[in-house]
Amino acid sequence: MRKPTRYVHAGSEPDPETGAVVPPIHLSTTFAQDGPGEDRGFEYSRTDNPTRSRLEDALAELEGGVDAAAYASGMAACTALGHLLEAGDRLVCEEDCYGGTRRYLTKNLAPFGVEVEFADLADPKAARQAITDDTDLVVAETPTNPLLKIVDIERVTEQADRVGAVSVIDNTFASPHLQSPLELGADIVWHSATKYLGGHSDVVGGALVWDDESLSEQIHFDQNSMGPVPSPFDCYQVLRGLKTLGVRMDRHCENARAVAEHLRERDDVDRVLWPGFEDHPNHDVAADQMDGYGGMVSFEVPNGFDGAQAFFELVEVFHCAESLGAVESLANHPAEMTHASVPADVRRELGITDGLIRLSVGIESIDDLLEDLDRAIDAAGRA
Ligand code: P1T
Repeated sequence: MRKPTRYVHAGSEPDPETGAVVPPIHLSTTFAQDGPGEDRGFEYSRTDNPTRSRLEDALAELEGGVDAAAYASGMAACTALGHLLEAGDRLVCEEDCYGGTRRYLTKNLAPFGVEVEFADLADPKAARQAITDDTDLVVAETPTNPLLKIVDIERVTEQADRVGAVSVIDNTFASPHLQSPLELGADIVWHSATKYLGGHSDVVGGALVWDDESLSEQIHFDQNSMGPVPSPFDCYQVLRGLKTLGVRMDRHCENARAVAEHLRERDDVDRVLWPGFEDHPNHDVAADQMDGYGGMVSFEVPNGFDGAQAFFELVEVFHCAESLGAVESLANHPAEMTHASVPADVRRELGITDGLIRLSVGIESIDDLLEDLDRAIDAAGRA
């Protein structure tokens, strides 16, 4: 079946008992057994739950994997990745990543003796230098957060493969509608389901999906043993969101293109980051590995930090908020919000300037979005 059909039906087969086309949410924490050890497929909801199982099946299907594990948040999924490693192991992560990912890797994982290195994996030479024989895990978001660089998934996962490292692609920004990392060679796909998968800013969730059965035992063991699982209601919310993933993503892409092109026409906006521009440094890779350029656009307002303050005072349709990937448009100031935990000197080195604004372009009328941005950028220009 084609993607739009699968979005609607994956994990949503009618309830076998009643035929309900919206399967019930299984809130039960425990399941009666016919006798000790004689369960009917479920024992205890931390270990497995029918609603979570439906979500995991759906995500495995949509990402082209053999199995999936759902978590209470994207960061909970990230800690599950950390548990694939041992003290003395080495992890390489794309340097432009969600601030919370960098915080977990440096403040939580590294103290346990895992060596953590950040590198510009979008640059073939830097990636070659960073991914060495002693590398055990390679992690990259693509598009990256917040600079919207594109990492060549085929190239990086091949490099990881060559040194025997597990490769992980954070597919949060693209979603399975635009990009299939497992097909391009990744071992594991990681998601913050809080974003495009859920799509409505009403559920926090995460997931890992993989296509090598040998990973299933450890990942599900850790999921049960550590317990960072989502509630059945959360799983239902993500399943509900998935049904409209295709139509939402198409509209996000269309609106983001219009926003990027409009911003570029303004003389007072110097830097507009969107992988759909032909002169974006990784445009060819994006055109090759993605089926659309996504719903995210980053740009620099005039007058740096003061300009950003003025922008946020006037912007109205875009909410000033963390997060992304939902139907409503959001504007985020990475320096003060999503990437505030990244040290200021590292932010500067990476190019996360004080005037940088990251837009998650929603599905509203494009005219309202452009008028809103124009008003707020005019104010930034006067700051
Ligand atoms: O917020 P949570 O569901 O725990 O997911 C973490 C995460 C993982 N990966 C990427 C690419 C992300 O962007 C995030 C969360 N990001 C934001 C909250 C944000 O505004 O960028």
